[in-house]
Amino acid sequence: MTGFARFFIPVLMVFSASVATAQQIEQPQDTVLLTISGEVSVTNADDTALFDLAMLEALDQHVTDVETPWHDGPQQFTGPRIIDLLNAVGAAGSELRFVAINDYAANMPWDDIEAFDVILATRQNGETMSVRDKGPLFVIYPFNQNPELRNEVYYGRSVWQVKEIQVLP
Ligand SMILES: Nc1nc2c(c(=O)[nH]1)N[C@H]1C(S)=C(S)[C@@H](COP(=O)(O)O)O[C@H]1N2
Ligand SMILES: [Mo]
Repeated sequence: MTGFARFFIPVLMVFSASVATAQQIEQPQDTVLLTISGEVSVTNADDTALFDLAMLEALDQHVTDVETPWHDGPQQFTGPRIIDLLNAVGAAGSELRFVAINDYAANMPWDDIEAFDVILATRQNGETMSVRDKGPLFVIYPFNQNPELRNEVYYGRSVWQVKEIQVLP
């Protein structure tokens, strides 16, 4: 080996190892609230990424005050931006399918999560949401900041009781 190779090969090995391990997610320690499936590269159970509440709350949290058709008066919702959540699992797709506990499902173009601060809310007014209160996870668009979203298209994508996000190619 030349001196050049003796120096560079180990450097390249260290570099590629750190890239390979750059993104990881831990194992859920508590009840699994969310499964992310489909076009994801960072997984913790077969080909899917499972999240409990603590894992969702370990992501950067976004707080939004919003009036919706489903609540009386303004509500404060907290949760990760869906774009941050999907980046954490190395998702790459053009469309998302949100599946609810009641088997309602709706598709959302990837563009929505880049254009708007759409969150997967884990809390309403600081409290976790029961299934009865449309929890535990609720897709919340920033209806107050972006009043043009107040129509059936975005209401239909506002899935509550979310249990799965499928990342479609
Ligand atoms: N989990 C779940 N989320 C859902 C729905 C549903 O049936 N289940 N309906 C969707 C549709 S199509 C719309 S228009 C609104 C309906 O809200 P509404 O039932 O209060 O009119 O919520 C959306 N989110
Ligand atoms: Mo709807």
